[in-house]
Amino acid sequence: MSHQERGTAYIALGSNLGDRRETIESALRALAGTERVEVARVSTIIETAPEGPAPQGWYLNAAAELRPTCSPRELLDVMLEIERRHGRDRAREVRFGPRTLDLDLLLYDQRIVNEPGLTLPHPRLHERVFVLEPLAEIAPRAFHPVLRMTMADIVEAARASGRLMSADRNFSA
Ligand code: PH2
Ligand code: MG
Ligand code: MG
Repeated sequence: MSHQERGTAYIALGSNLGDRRETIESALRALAGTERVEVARVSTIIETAPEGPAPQGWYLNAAAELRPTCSPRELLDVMLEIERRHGRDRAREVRFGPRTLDLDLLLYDQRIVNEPGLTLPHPRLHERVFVLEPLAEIAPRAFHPVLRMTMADIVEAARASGRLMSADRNFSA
């Protein structure tokens, strides 16, 4: 990608340890402060029941639209570094267990990538209410290049089949 060209990427943010709200806001500030990344849009922050191994506390979740000038892999590296700076220690944690900060790359333009450590679109994007609901809020027309559906259609289909309940509560108010 040439250095002037900006992609459009969507990420999910999650936290269920420590000062969750401050962590998510601090992560967004860190992304916005990164030279090759613009934060274009941020969803409502919602509080959601934990999915995964119990016991763990409730999460705050949000989604953001980024306009990066770097590759998906470079963006992922920026995200992993921000996770580390917010106390994330992947060597010591349980899969799907509690974490101070989780940043997941969901979509990057219409790219389909299957590489070690980087799958696009994110493989669990369409089955997680805590990802789908904030994402559909900021990007209802964003297109999933594998399912070939918009985010609004994915949310609607999941709701109609009873798989998707509404998020537990809005934490931004
Ligand atoms: N993240 C997980 C595991 N479980 N549950 C909720 N509600 N929100 C999350 O962000 C989340 C989760 C692992 O990344
Ligand atoms: Mg995650
Ligand atoms: Mg993650």
